[in-house]
Amino acid sequence: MYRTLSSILVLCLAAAHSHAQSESQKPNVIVILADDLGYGDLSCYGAVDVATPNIDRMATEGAKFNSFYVSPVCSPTRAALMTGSHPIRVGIGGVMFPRNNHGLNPDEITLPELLKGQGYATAIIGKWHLGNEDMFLPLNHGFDTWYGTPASNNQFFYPTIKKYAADCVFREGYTRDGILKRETAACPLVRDNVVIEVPADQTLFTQRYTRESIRFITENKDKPFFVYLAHNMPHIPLHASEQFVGTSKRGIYGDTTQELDWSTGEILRSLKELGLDKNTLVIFTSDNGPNTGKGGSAGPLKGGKGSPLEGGVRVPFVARWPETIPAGTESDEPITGMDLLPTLTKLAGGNVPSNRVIDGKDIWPLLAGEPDAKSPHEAIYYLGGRGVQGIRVGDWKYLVDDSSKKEASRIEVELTAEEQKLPRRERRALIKERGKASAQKLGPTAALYNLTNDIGEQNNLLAKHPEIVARLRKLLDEFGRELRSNLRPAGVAEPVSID
Ligand SMILES: [Ca+2]
Repeated sequence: MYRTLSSILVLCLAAAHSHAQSESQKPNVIVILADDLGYGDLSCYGAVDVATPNIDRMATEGAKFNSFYVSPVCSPTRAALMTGSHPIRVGIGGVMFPRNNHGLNPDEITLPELLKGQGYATAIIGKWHLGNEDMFLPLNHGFDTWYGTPASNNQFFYPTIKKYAADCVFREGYTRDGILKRETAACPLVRDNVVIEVPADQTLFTQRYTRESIRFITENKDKPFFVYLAHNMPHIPLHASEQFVGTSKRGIYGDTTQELDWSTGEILRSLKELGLDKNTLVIFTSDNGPNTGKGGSAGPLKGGKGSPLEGGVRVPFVARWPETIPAGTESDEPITGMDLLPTLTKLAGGNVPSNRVIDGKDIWPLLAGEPDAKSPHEAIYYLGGRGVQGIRVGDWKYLVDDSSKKEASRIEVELTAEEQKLPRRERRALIKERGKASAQKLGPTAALYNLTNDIGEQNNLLAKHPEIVARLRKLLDEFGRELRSNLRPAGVAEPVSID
């Protein structure tokens, strides 16, 4: 009986998605997430000093989206991808730091858990950044396997909370005997929660992640799989492998980005060789806007990482699935990182949880290039760590009061590993000083922009259109009230002991 019912469900879903596969041919899914890669960092989005032919090919053979929204910083975007919900709703409004003892709540129902429920093999290869304790890490959130880094590549960790493999490689003066005597240690490489190299050789991140991804794909070629390839690059400190250093016209930033493009090409090539090309959806995107001080570019957009201006939150998004996504599909319709959970779950034959608010929407009609497909979102909301900062409806974007400046002043400023070790007082002073500088760059804050005519947010039309401001403000207030009344807390572990 159960089998019959589920077969009927599968048939219904297949009918709804004329190109969706039968149960035995559920599509494989690969989500490639770059770290801090901006709207102007790929040649298919207009970069002239970075060459990304493989990602460009994904766009010409598949779909390219010009209004894909994420959070302005790392952890919230990753929380949204995993839960299909606004990051603040699930208690991960800001960047996570080594001292934090909260993380993605084990009660959340994540994308890999939903896909696993449909028979998928699931892997995360790369950066997690949703909590430090084992209870918050990927293996407790639906991933069968994990190879990568717990957090950002510039963040330290507390050595006493980790396990070390028998063949762990200790580098740069670190030793097996000495590691537990250190108060902090530099970014490690882990496999399934166990440290296998410390500090990680960052020049090899992209190569190793590529190799691991292809290995996982090859090993699981006969069943549906989900690969979440969350690169560490081009987040600072920037590193490319030897063969890519000096290859771009934009210094090390461009070199690392070109290596990400090479990696994407290798994955596409292996899919073809394994005969999986036509049954695999591959997505390439980024977790937030660029670090413009280190070589990143938001192209025509204003602002960068940490900002609610478009440059902080609008990133490249390309999707390729030969013979299912029509080649050359392009869309300006606003979509979000939260939409992947409902869209991919449905493609896999599953259902999104009905016992909680899922903010993401099914964007399959847009991905599939259906004529006249529209964004399923009435509005796009811009959320900082502390609250709602703005709203976009159609052409119009309204940013509230001075929250973007406040946000900038506490911007998740990228402190180096050395700076993170400074006493709290000195750290705060540093953040304040850098925040002031970035707040000045942001210009006026309470603002109304027509994004269709003014993608660079140059002309503040606040005084000209009070009626539009009032309409957007009302929607934004309603949304804020709903959000506050339907919060799901982050998980909390015992405080980290650094004795
Ligand atoms: Ca990031």
